[in-house]
Parts: sequence; C-alpha cells; structure tokens
Amino acid sequence: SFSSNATASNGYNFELSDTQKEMQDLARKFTKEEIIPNAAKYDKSGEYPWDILKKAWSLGLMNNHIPQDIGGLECSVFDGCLVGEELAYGCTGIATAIGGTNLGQTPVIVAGNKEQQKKYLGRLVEEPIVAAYCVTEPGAGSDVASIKTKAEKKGKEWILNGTKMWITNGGVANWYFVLARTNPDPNAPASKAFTGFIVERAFEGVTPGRKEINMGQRASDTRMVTFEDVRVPEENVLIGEGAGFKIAMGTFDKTRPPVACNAVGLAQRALDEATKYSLERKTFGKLISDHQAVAFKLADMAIGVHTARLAWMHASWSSDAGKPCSQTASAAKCYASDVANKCASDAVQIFGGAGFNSEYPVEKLMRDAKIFQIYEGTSEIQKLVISRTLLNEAKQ
Ligand code: CS8
Ligand code: FAD
Repeated sequence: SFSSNATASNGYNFELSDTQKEMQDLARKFTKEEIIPNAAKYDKSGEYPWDILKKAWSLGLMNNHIPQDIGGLECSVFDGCLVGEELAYGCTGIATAIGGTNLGQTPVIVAGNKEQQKKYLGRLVEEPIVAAYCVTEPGAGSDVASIKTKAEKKGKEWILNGTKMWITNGGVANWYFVLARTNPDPNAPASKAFTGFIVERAFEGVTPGRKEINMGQRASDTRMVTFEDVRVPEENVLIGEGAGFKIAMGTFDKTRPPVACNAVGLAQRALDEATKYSLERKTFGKLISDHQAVAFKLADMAIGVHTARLAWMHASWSSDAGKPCSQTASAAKCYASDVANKCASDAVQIFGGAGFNSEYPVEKLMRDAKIFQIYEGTSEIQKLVISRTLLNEAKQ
C-alpha cells in the first residue's frame, strides 16, 4: 500500500516514507523518460496523449485513489499529489488529462456504494480508460447552484437533459459524473435541489462536442457534452436524490490540493529552466546569473515554489486527516496558481527573446499556467470560500 505516513504522524513531520520516495522516484523517472520528450509534440498536435496514459496506467501512476478492495492503490490525497507534482513538471496538459479522470472518479470514491464502485471504478482498474466530471455549463461555472441541467424521475429511471461545458476528458471518457437539478422549485436549498449521477458515454443521447482549442494545456481534451433525454437507471444515483451539491463540493476538498500540486510542478519546471539558462547566457561579459536582478528573480521563484509546495502538502494532509479542509484546499489552489503564473512569466523574462519563442520550453509554461487561476474554481471563488469561512468564524 502507498498509504501516507503523513496522516499517521503526530505533530509535524516533513520526512517522506521510503514508499513515498519510491512512488515519487517512479513518477519522476516516468516524467523524464516519457512526458518531457513528448510534451511539445502533444502541445502542437492537440492529440489526446493515450500512449502516455496507457504507460502511466500500467505503472500504477493513474487512478491512485481507487479503494484497494476494487483493485486500486487507495492512495491518500497527499501521496496522489506527490505523483501529480512530478507528472505536471513534464506537462500540465498531460497531468490535467490524468487529473481529470481522478476528478471524475472522486464523487464515486467518496459517495458511491460498493456496487457502483465495483462497476465503474473497477473498469478503470481493468482497462486504461478515463472518467470525467461534468458540473460546469455554458451559463454557469462559478455559481454551481444556477446550473440548468435537470433530471426527472420516470419509474425506475431518471431522464437527464442539459448541456455541460469545458469538460476535461469530455470526448474520451467512458463515463461521467453529472450534476443535475432534480427539484424544480427555485426556492429549494442547493443542499437538497441537486443529484449526482454516473452516466455512461454509451447511454443513448450522450453527445460530446468538438474539441475546444485552448490557450494552453492543449494535450488535454476539453469539450461541451450534451445530454438529451438520457435514460439513467436509478442505481446510478450517488447516495440519493438531493445529495448531489454536497458531493460535488466535497469532491473539491480532495481535488483542489491536486490542482495546487500540478501548479507547483509547473513552477518548479520554470525555476529549473530559468536557472539552467541563466548559467549559460552571457551579457555584458558575464553570465546573466551574475546580474543580481536575474539572481533575485530566481530567489523569488524559489520562495514561491517552496511555500506553494508546503501549501498543497498541508491542504492534502488536512484532507487525509479528516480535518475541515475547504479553506486550506482553496488557499493552496489559489496561491499555487498565482505562483505558477509568476514563475512562468519570470522564466520567460529571464530567457529574453528566446522566452517568447516556441523552440524553447518556457512559452508553453506561461500558456499552460493561466488555466490554474480558472479551473476547479477561479481564484476569486477560492477567496470567496476562504473569506466566508473566516468571517463566519469571526462572527461566532
Ligand atoms: O458554487 C460553489 C463553487 O465551488 N463554485 C466554483 C465551482 C467550481 O469550482 N467548479 C469547478 C468545476 S471542475 C473543473 O473545473 C475541473 S478542472 C480540470 C481537472 C484538473 C485536474 C488537474 C461555491 C461558490 C463555493 C458555493 O456556492 P453557494 O451556492 O454559495 O453554496 P453554499 O451556500 O456555500 O453551500 C450550499 C450547501 O452546500 C454545502 N457545502 C458547501 N461547501 C461544501 C463542502 N463540502 C460539503 N458541503 C459543502 N466543501 C453547504 O454547507 C450548504 O449546505 P447546507 O446544508 O445548506 O449548509
Ligand atoms: P464565470 O463563473 O462566468 O466567471 C467569470 C468571471 O467572474 C471570473 O473571473 C470569476 O472569477 C468572476 N466571478 C464570478 N462570480 C464571482 C463572485 N461571486 N465574486 C467575484 N468574482 C466572481 N468544469 C467541469 O465541471 N469539469 C471539468 O472537467 C472542467 N474542466 C475545465 C477545463 C478547462 C480547460 C476550462 C477552461 C474549464 C474547465 N471547467 C470544468 C470549467 C471551470 O471550472 C469554469 O470555467 C470555472 O469554474 C469558471 O466558470 P465560468 O467559466 O463560467 O466563469
């Protein structure tokens, strides 16, 4: 088992266990050998990186959180992040393809019954296929409670209608987690008005749209998905009618630290590339690293990487320890996203003209970094979650 010693430790412990180090080394080696040499190719073609995912799957670098009785590794959030940071160092587009399936699985891990877990998580253990998480719609992203996709009960089935937007793995997933409104009363509280469903790609009426052409993370597959009179059997409801909103929110508590760790992987890559370049490039008769303006930029990047890493570590540890963690997960996600953007932009600056050119690795980092401030809740939404919690506590 790759379960974390971070959860078991008393007090502070910054030492990884031997098993964690092995897992991290495996992911680092995989990134070096399989992801880094192919990242630019997938970025340019936009092709889905199936061959890389298949290799990652066979090495146990995907589906980390599936329970052991289903055949998975049942990794802690912390251990999944150790792997995620390494993969993201190589390409955050590929890391998002992998993170997207973990995100789709999480509602089934946290809220699925054993039959649902065996059927849907079991498939992902048996074959290298992926899942997706469908909450956002063309008219509603930040405000989840305003989604319009609806499901109506007819006998032993639910009839699902609506359109989801910007769905990672939307065109390649074998099944989707879908959040839909099941109580038409506009005054029904969010905590009771929505239901979470497992919807197979193969169900009639499920149609993914065209692949969206995005600024960065272009290896990842982002699509609209429409559901037209899709008949979903009642056994595919997670927990029960009305439980969906809390499942969707509870999922983020476990999946925002992994987004933060991916942002840290990108920031570390920016720092490493910039450091290397600063020791090669000369201006005014000396290496650019000997100009303090450049060296201090590197120092600021290192401060960001270090502190953002501690933030995902603490947030994932809190989640694994069963502590209230929405605030720490949001803080890590928001902060690491800003650090990734600052580090990528600074790396481009240190590269000068070469930084702006696609033959060098850092322009991709800058394009890839932006989405971290938007997906899995924008930075503004993370601040909303944090400020609400702290103000509620202060009022008590
Ligand atoms: O709308 C919420 C929100 O989180 N918005 C942001 C949406 C978002 O993050 N979307 C991301 C989509 S997925 C994605 O982008 C994938 S990226 C690709 C993969 C990359 C992998 C590397 C909100 C703004 C936080 C809250 O909305 P409100 O409507 O204001 O709801 P509330 O009044 O706060 O809460 C309503 C009820 O829900 C309960 N709740 C809230 N948070 C939680 C958590 N766990 C459990 N339950 C929760 N965290 C809350 O308690 C309310 O229930 P009551 O019983 O009424 O008290
Ligand atoms: P809006 O909600 O329209 O926000 C627009 C702007 O207003 C933002 O700057 C926002 O921060 C700001 N804003 C909104 N409300 C407030 C407020 N209350 N206070 C202050 N500012 C506010 N979704 C999924 O369900 N599954 C996925 O797999 C998925 N993958 C994605 C992959 C990519 C590449 C992209 C681009 C998006 C993905 N999303 C996914 C959707 C993503 O989560 C949303 O785009 C995001 O939550 C923002 O929603 P929106 O785009 O509707 O922006």
